[in-house]
Amino acid sequence: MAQKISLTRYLVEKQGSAQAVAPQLQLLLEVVADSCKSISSAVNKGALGGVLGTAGSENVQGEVQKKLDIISNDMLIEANEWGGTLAGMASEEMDEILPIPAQYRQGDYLLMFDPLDGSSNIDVNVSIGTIFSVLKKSGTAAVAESDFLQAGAQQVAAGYCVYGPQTTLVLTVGQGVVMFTLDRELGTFVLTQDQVQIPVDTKEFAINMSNMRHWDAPVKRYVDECLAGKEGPRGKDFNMRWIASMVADVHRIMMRGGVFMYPWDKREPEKPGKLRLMYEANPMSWLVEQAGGGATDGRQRILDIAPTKLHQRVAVVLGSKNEVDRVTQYHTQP
Ligand code: AHM
Ligand code: MG
Repeated sequence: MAQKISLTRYLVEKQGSAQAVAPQLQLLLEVVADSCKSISSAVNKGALGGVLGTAGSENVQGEVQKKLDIISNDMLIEANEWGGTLAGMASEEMDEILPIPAQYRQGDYLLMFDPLDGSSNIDVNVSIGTIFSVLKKSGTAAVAESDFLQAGAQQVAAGYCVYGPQTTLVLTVGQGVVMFTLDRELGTFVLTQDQVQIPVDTKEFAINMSNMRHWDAPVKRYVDECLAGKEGPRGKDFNMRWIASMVADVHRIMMRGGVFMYPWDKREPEKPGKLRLMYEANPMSWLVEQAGGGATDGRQRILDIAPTKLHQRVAVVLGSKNEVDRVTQYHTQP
């Protein structure tokens, strides 16, 4: 029987190769993976663990926080603050950055996360996940928000963990995308797919169609053409999926291709989009690019956007390369 390769072994075996992952980064990724195991276990307990329902508070975006949003946020902080690898953390669920408390050893890395993405799906037992992004801090000054405001292209690691029928951790350190499935009996993430590749073409799109009347013309044109099917300009029938958990929608695209869009729309015209750049769009965009896909805000590559705010929002078009190029072209050369 083929040997099981754990996340630890996978990272250790890279040591000594040209693709070596810095030991501090390796430790950090293992601790994040451990946090995901704890979150997975809390998610699995559901009503039996008293983790469902709202927490009675709001985050910086004015969104109602669910109990599991807070529990997952706390789990990530508690696991990562003492490891000696980080200078600070930032999260969708915290207004400000969290510098590593002075009593712990300080490191050079910065960790950002959406602790539980797809919050509206928690109570209805639909797949949800954790998204994370790792950057490196330069200089020795005390960590500040400005240290986090780096373009996505500067990320040194990114990943997500999807809590669905299986718990799957998907990771990149800039050498392609790898997937690990949680073996609950062993308590270990086991390598289940190396060098994930997203097909460049697809017949499947993901968008919240209920917002159609609020979209901009290029997005409307793209979706109209998909809906026209075989008889339309695309000459093929398209399928649609929308899980309302970015993690689950992106995971499907990783597995079989597709295009995911959360575009700007007229409901809140002053905001560039719904999703957050730093801890949702950037890590997902890097993963998708590392798997051969594309990721833009409709006009430019997401990873090139210079952030100005921690909780900055962005429009997102990502997935199969040829479809993302087409949607981007509809915006830039209408
Ligand atoms: P969250 O981080 O508060 O869960 O919000 C992000 C989620 C994404 O996972 C998903 O793609 C989107 O919001 C769904 O939004 P909508 O309910 O408007 O379809
Ligand atoms: Mg989210």
